[in-house]
Amino acid sequence: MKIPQKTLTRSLLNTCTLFLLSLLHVNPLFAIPKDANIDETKVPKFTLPNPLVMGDGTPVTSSHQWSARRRGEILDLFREHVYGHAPDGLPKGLTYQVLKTVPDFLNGKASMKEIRVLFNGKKDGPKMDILLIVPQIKYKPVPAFIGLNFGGNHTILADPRITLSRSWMRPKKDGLVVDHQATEKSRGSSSGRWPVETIIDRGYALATIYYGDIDPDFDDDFKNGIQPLFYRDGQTKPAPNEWGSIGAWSWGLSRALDYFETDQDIDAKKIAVIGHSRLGKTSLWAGAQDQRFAIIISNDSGCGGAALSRRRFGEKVKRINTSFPHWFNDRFNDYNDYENALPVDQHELIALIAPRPVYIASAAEDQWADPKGEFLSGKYAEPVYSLFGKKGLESDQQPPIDHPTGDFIRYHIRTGKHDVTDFDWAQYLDFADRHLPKK
Ligand code: GTR
Repeated sequence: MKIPQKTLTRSLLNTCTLFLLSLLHVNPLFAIPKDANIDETKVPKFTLPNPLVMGDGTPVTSSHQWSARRRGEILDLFREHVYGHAPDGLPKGLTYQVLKTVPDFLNGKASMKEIRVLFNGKKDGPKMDILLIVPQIKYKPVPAFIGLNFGGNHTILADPRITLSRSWMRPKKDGLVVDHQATEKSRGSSSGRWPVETIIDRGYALATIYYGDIDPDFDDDFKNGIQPLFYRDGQTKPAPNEWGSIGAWSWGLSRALDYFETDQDIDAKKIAVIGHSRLGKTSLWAGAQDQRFAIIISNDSGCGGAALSRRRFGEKVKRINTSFPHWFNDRFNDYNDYENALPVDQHELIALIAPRPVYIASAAEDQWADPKGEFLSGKYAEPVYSLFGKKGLESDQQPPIDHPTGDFIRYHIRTGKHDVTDFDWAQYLDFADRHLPKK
């Protein structure tokens, strides 16, 4: 891939920003910028948009009205003002190729497959690789979890048979990434976030994709990734109301779901989509748009994810748009420091998932992501779930640490920092068992 000088400079600046921001990961409490508010008494008063009143003022009183009209209105507002519109249809020539099959994986407990998606059918065009691990059990098709990963499919498990990603990577310490390329050393480096064997033992398949395959996570004005495949004649970047990277990443998840619909091992009606942090924002947006996802899981998604923007707690709209100008659409910048002018807030993103089960998880040391704001999004989405006769959080107060609460909207705040832990997964697996009963 040839990268122009301007892009390299931008990328360098972004790299520095990303490095500084990665410090936030390590210890958000110490690294939260001084101008960010993490004091609950300083949260401004605000009024949230009402999901149950249509644009023309008509109240929404039935699930039919919601599904037929109101849902579409809100979805369109999110597209127009926050994540951007994704193009209709698929790029010409999109093809799926099975790259590798390993029948005897995880000591015979599972099989493994790698599926390459050539977005325009060309080997040298943009492509993503799906890693799919399926339990060796009699009763197929099986339900599955799918989640994008940060470092390449080979980082979720240290098995040399998983193809080492050759895609562009953000910088990482300890020799895991050198010159934006993953190294052998990075195999299994994020296995702590992916309890593969436990997931398989519980009877679920697991699929993952490196998010940078779909759109590399740096601001290059959308020259790489999948966006250019859709440019109209003369177009050089997405229009201000068109998709950014989160839109692209979530689009990639839907393309994986298209594939599952053709794979006999997988029950495509029982797919849980999971994501952490920026990828939690992505799983929510994927689930909001694509109603084929049966369960949506947001792990510490924060600003632009589950957290209410109007609370201006921790990371704010202006800050996220400045640090990551490529994540949302350009119009979202209009709301930098003007969150009250947003025609939506993030409780309506949760509402778009109704009546499907949604899990929102926070971490106690992750004030940057505004745990309370994440809880409240679930809370204020409840009236929409009620239209369908579904119970939500079943609690008006944010629960104590490590005490999950709720039915179709479930929430926990766990001990510890911004991360995905075994505690988180234990809850997600139980949640899936309850809502996706197996044969
Ligand atoms: C942080 C960003 C958050 C969150 C996180 C991540 O730097 O401020 O919104 O998305 O990155 O994705 O790891």
